[in-house]
Amino acid sequence: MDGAVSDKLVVTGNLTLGAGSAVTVSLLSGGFTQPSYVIAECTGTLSGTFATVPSGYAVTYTSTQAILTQVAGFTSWATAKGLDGTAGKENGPSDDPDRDGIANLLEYMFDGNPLGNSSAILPTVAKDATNLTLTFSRRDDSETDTTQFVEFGSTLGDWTPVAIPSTAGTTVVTAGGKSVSFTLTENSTDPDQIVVEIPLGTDTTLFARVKATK
Ligand SMILES: [Ca+2]
Ligand SMILES: [Ca+2]
Ligand SMILES: [Ca+2]
Repeated sequence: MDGAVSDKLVVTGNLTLGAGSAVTVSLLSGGFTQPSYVIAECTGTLSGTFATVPSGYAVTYTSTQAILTQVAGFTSWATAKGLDGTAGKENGPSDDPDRDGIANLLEYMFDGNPLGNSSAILPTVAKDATNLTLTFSRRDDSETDTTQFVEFGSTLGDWTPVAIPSTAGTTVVTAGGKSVSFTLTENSTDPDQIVVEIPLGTDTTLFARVKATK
């Protein structure tokens, strides 16, 4: 894909897609800017489907065309935020083109700007006599294409992971001998607000962090 244009397979006659057919997407400097691209077309009848489509993309079919779209998720977020994979606009999950210390995948999850300082999106941390509390926002579309954890530990080398739920309301998960409470406010299609309370228990020191993988 290169802005308004893309490669296209043009067949005179029928086109049958089947086992062994695969879509490979290469984003050139123009990026994936159109809502969809016709990637295969025939003058006869198209039948079958591509056996392999890269994650983050979907192909729909008519009787004569195969049409590529991006599915909602990290890839389309990155494109919409101006990350096209060029120098200074690196678009990988672990890239940090704005060098604010927040990798793109966390910018996505926390609803940051991958091309500007986003320190305000980082979880806030509070500690009282009972709990260590983390508060942060999470985009809805990040729930389905990333795996998200809160990790805690009494040292920096001994983390206990707890999966962040996607159900509104309060969910208590027992892990590492602690009952960790997640309170999720959905905010409709706006990013969720998530409050995580980790009981201190007998720990005098407790560390916590948020982690996302794709
Ligand atoms: Ca960043
Ligand atoms: Ca940023
Ligand atoms: Ca929401």
